[in-house]
Amino acid sequence: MDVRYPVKGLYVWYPFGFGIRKQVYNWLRELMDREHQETLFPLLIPSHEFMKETEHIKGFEDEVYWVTHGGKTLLDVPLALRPTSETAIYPMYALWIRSHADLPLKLYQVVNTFRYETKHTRPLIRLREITSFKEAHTVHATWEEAEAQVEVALKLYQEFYEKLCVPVIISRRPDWDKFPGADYTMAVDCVMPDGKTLQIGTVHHLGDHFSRTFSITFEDESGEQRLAYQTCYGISERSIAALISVHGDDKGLILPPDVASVQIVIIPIPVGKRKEEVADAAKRLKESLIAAGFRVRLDERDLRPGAKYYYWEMRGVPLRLEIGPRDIDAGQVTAVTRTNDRSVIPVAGLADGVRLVLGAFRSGLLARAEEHLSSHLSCVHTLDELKETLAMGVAVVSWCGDRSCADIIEAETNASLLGTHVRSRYLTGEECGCIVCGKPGISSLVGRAY
Ligand code: 5CA
Ligand code: ZN
Repeated sequence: MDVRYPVKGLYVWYPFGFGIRKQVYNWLRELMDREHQETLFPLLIPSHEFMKETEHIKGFEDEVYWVTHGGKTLLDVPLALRPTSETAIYPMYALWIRSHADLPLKLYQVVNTFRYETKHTRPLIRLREITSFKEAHTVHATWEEAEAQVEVALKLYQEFYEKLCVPVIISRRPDWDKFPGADYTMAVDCVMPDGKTLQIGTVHHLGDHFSRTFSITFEDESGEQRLAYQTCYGISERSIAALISVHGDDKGLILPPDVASVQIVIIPIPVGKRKEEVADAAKRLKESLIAAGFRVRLDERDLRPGAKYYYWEMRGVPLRLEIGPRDIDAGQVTAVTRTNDRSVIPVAGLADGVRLVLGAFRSGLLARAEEHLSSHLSCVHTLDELKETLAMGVAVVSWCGDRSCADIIEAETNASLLGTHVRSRYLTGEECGCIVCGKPGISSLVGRAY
């Protein structure tokens, strides 16, 4: 991002960064399209709709930007720039949904949203204009069906992050931290290199809070009018912050092949008289890799190979293929991954060879990320242990559910009780008594969050 845009919390996508966004969001759309339909609602929400649901207003009123004028004319009805789209979408749902045959309804959109964030703003992570807000809104006949949809959404998000090779922890946010207007909120977090967590997705069970307010009702099989139940779930460009932070190193980005906008860069190594021959061979490599379906760049710029290596390393390109006279004579190319694994691939089996190398590279990235998470996530049983662990990463403790015990945990550690019912593949440990009072407890995530 270019951070020099002269409005706080707004940043500009450079084309290369936007290329990564395109890959990541293509994948997100592909997942959503499996069982949702894509839609598009207006950015502006009339104040009387925005102000309908009390909890929702309370949660967002300090964060809303208002449009009050059209030119010099004061508007009759002030218009909110959507901070999220419940109050834009649900009045329309009330018109669209008539009978049980209209349910379930599952729509999503990818839009920009505006939040007047007062905490320290940062690119990709805490924006005042979220440029890439994917929000899904579903409607169901029963509370239980909505609950099942929450699980479906969590599965989709896990699959989404698998392709990004970002291991996640799922938990249920404590009640004081749930989405304004939700019955409960499930969160997807990752652990950043500094051991802090980043919330990279949330799934909310809205119960009938909004259907009551917006009169979203349907006629059931026996002809009776009933309230609908709803869920909503969102992911923003924080997903790209996670992608970049979890994998990158001191040389720059490291991108998993599935979401790299350039998967392979070809660097010709010209030597004296055979310059043309090398250039031709490099072009042929490019053609055949493109034909095999890879996203390829041939770097023909008039720069030294070393400068090109550096340039593409910084941009996280998974694989560099070098071709010089010696490679041509041997019928091969030299392959170097972004994590410096070197091999030679025979030109005769180029596409298969490249696929193998990229596959191994991807597994290596995932293994490294998983190792980072499991070494920064531990089960602890005493407050002293907890303090020690939090200096490094996040911890799972047993907590009885009483706010007073959570307050003690947070005061003693200067960290937050992030969630309960922790689900993670990277966690082992048995249930035990509350870390503060000893009463029966549930597994709860404690950490410092971005
Ligand atoms: N309407 C619901 C579901 S779409 C909603 O707005 N949920 S949310 O407030 O939790 O936002 C969804 C996700 O967007 C969060 O989990 C977080 O990952 C991301 N997000 C929230 N605020 C920001 C922000 N200011 N900048 C970047 N990403 C954000
Ligand atoms: Zn307790």
